[in-house]
Amino acid sequence: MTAPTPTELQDEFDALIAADQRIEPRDWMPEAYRKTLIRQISQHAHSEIIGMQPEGNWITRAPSLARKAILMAKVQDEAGHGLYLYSAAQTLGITRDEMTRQLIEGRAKYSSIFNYPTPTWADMGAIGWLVDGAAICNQVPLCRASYGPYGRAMVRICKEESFHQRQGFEILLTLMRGTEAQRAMAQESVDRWYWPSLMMFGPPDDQSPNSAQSTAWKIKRFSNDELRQRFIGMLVPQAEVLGVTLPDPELRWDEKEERWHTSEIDWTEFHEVIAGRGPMNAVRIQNRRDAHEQGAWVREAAAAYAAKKSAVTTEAAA
Ligand code: BYC
Repeated sequence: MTAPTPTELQDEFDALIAADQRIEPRDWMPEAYRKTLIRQISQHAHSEIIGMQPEGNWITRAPSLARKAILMAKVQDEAGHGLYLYSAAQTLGITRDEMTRQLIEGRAKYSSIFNYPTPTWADMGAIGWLVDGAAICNQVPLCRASYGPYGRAMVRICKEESFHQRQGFEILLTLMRGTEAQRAMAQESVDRWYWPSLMMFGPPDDQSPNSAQSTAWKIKRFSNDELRQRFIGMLVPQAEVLGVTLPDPELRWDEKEERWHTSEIDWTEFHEVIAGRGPMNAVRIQNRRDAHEQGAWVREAAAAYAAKKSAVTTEAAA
């Protein structure tokens, strides 16, 4: 049997994508597809890991034992999401060490949203409601991403994210049913997180260099603006139930255009944050670097234990 030609391999790949079948690690894939997936999945994994910090900030200060336990479980879930995603990226031929190096050396992107501070308890509610809410909108379609390991990881992640979103909503609802000061705290937090949560979906479609190709490869199923619109549509009735005001005086449903009309998003702020100049970028990376360095002994101990165990197994088998 002769080996397939590059054209035959490409045709087979194109046919799988056209038929909505999954590409698996054993399959041939174009180098650009592999690179795009490594880019997106590793950025996504880093976001989950860096995303533990803004909430980790509140574990010791959450207002009750139950709130501490819930928050701790949520932060632990984010660590798990990071691990599923690093594992999915590893199937594409990059090592976890390399991805970690890119992150702690400041060479990797991660979601802009995690570069904002969390000064109040209400921020735990706003993150759950807005940030996890945006994450769900963006990630549910990714469950159908053409690359098998990524799509499958997203299924589990989305289930957990939907629980996270509800716990955030419940924190805000409790605050909104509380004292005047608690209601003000909740509203102030929503005011700070609303615009950055809209930026999570990425630049407007006409300034999104990766969208066309990622959509053709069925990694992305909807455009950045489509998902942003869907998210706003989800928030409006929920904000009403909460009794919070979304901080956009221009926000209204445009009957004629059948879309939400909003004020202009501050894209200068977005570009500053993703260029590393957001309020918390330096702190987030420094913390990650410190944790990695301080965790070196754990990695060494785990490797030594694994080596010892495999030596014992080999001896027993001999
Ligand atoms: N922040 O051509 P575009 C979570 C970059 S974790 C930073 O539209 P694409 C959670 C983009 O990477 C949330 N950078 O790109 C965790 C690209 O740069 P490069 C993370 C951004 O990939 C813990 C450039 O801008 N979710 O929810 O087609 C606790 C041009 O953009 C951002 C994911 O990662 C941003 N917001 O679309 C709680 C989901 N937006 O790489 C919650 C998976 C854009 O060319 N990722 N950029 O240098 C995606 O769905 C897509 O990658 C995006 C961007 C929609 C984010």
